Amino acid sequence: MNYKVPNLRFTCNALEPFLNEHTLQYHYQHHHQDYVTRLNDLLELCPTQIRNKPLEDIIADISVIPGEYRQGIRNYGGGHLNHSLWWQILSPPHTTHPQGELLKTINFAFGGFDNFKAIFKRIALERFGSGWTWLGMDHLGKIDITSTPNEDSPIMLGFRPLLGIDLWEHAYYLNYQHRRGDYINAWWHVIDWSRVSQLFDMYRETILHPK
Ligand code: MN3
Repeated sequence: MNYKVPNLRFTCNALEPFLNEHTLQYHYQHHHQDYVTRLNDLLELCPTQIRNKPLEDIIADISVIPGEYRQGIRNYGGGHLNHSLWWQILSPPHTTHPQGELLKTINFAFGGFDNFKAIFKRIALERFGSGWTWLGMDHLGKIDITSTPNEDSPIMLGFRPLLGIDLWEHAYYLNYQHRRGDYINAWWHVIDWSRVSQLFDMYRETILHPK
């Protein structure tokens, strides 16, 4: 399997003023591309039966990878999965919050949407160094907020990610310098809640009606 950076559904200046063009260009064209190139190079070195497995399965059980390539595939494979979701859940500002079942579920789990945002932000600010903060769904269909270091995927913790914020400095430093809190506040404006809801419905469906 030869992985590729997915197409962007918007131009790099489409999230202005919340995320500037420069930040998006470097993030998409260089950081994500670099993860994909390195992932493909490492997978080339692995046995065919590993290469043919879906990347999600490899990352969920990274112990299948030969020791010498394991950390690299964890980093670059996780990076590719995380960023592939990242580009999907961003969009030019058009909605400020989810609707329907997802909103009800968030309200129930966190005591309201504003409360959810406050808890999510606190956990994102507490992530020391590089990593991500996620809204994810566990194998019972329960949603929760989790955080992972570096490019570790929430899949490694048994969570399917619905939404995640990239907390590496490359995601915000050109735009916000050290002000991670300002970046988080701005990021809420460019979330594609309809896409997040689709993921929520899709994962819930696989739990309620497993094949
Ligand atoms: Mn990144």
